[in-house]
Amino acid sequence: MISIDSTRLGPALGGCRIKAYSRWQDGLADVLRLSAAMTEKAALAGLEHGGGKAVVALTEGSSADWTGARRSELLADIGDLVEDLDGRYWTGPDIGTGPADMAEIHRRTRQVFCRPESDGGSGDSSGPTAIGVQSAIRAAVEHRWPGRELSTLSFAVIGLGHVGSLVGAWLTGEGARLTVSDVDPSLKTLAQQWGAQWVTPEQALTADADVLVPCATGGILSAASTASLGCSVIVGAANNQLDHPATAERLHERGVLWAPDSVVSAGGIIAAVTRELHGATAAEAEQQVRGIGGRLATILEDARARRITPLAAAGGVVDLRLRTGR
Ligand code: PPY
Repeated sequence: MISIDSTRLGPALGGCRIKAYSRWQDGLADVLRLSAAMTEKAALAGLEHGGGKAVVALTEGSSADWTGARRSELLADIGDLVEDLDGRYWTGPDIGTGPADMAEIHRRTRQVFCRPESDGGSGDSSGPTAIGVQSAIRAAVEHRWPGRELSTLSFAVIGLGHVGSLVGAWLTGEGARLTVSDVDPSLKTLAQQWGAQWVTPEQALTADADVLVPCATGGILSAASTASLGCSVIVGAANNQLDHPATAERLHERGVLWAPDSVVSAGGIIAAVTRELHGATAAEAEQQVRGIGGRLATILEDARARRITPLAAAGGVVDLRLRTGR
């Protein structure tokens, strides 16, 4: 399933997720929600692109069947479908896909980001995404505690996947006090390497840490979980962190500063677009990605001045861009 949510600012972009769902309708709900989030992400990143997403909804328990020749056929079909959309949608990596898959899709269409660098693409987007999260963490901390060093603060990272593990390693290097968690217990060894405290994801959510850094799947912030949070600031890469927009109000009422994930997690698309469409070098792209911190600071300041939530302030930026088309 491919959803093109908006082409108001330019061709839609968003990754291709290959994942098992108990019902294909759940995959449909996912592709619609995720493509709308990409419209916001691209608009907030200042890109001349809209939002889209592709979801291949596998039958539960069948993931192991989609390897080898069958996977290649699937990827060829995805490429053909993208090509049929005449440039209105560009795909890329997401959960369940990576640079090698993008190279296969590229045999059928040019509208694909993040092939391996050896193949002419910009490669794995986790590195740039993590750099964006780092610059957002610095901006959110500076907003809440001006002048404070990261080494004087405590952080709880939920999810040590491609992005979370990079952010955790960086926080360790900064000398911050760290609590980490993942659904995969084998990642406990990472916590030991870092000298970080290892807890369950549920415990991490309520941990007594200054900053919560969600880097796993979405929907972890709800009215219920908000009531038991132990942090003052939330800033992380997970997509669609709020179960419902009203949760932004609950966080605001509790005095928790929440950085909208649509701003924080845009490093991957910024790097891919600037390198692959605008011909920038990796170093130049990294400079663009570091702009996320400044963008987040502007949104947080706007929210503070107007006594609105950061979600509402970010929504204002999206609405203006979509209304004016610029
Ligand atoms: C996202 O940013 O959420 C994505 O969809 C991944 C992505 C990364 C780079 C290019 C296109 C999509």
